[in-house]
Amino acid sequence: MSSSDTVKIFGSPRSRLTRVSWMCQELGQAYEVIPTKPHTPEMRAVNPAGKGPVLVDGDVTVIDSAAICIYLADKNMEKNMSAAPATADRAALDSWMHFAQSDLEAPLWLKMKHTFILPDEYRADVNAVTKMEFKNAIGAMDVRLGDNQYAIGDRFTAADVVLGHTGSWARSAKFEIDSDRVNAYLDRVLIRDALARAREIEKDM
Ligand SMILES: N[C@@H](CCC(=O)N[C@@H](CS)C(=O)NCC(=O)O)C(=O)O
Repeated sequence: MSSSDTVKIFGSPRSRLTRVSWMCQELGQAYEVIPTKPHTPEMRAVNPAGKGPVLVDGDVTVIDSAAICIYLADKNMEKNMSAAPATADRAALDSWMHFAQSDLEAPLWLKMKHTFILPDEYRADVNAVTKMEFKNAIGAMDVRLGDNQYAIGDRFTAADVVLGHTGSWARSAKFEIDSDRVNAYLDRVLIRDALARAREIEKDM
């Protein structure tokens, strides 16, 4: 395997791609955003499903924002945003990454698809189910966070990037976050300079 100094990120700026650029900013990892629309030949060349973001690092291609964030954290292990395999911290980190996508993000994505993305004939009213599922996810997150500053304790990791980005998406989509603890956590995570730098680069792309 050969990796490169500057990784390439294919996909739509100001989307899930920002998880990856935020991660790079946190790590001091050089990166280049290559704006690529879904389902174009250029996107399918790096992901057969035609979806972004996709990371290309030399001869390594990684699909899916959560997998990319973990890959980057592992590649830059000395930055302490990952955890060694088969440890309690790694289990917690991986668990949060799956929770972020399967539980927290899923209702947001379902609502977005049925509001903006799917052709009219497939759209349904998913308000009630997405509201209920999101509320349940926030309830679980509240309990799981406990007194932790960050997802896996007192250090900021890849899990906080994916959870934080998803929380920001929820806020802008006006999903209610009915937990002071989760809101305080999101405020703490979303104020980071690395996120502001990533967003600044993508704002006019
Ligand atoms: N689980 C994937 C989801 C990928 C995804 O759905 N990406 C969106 C852009 S943020 C996309 O390409 N959508 C086009 C489509 O669903 O057809 C990830 O986190 O990377």
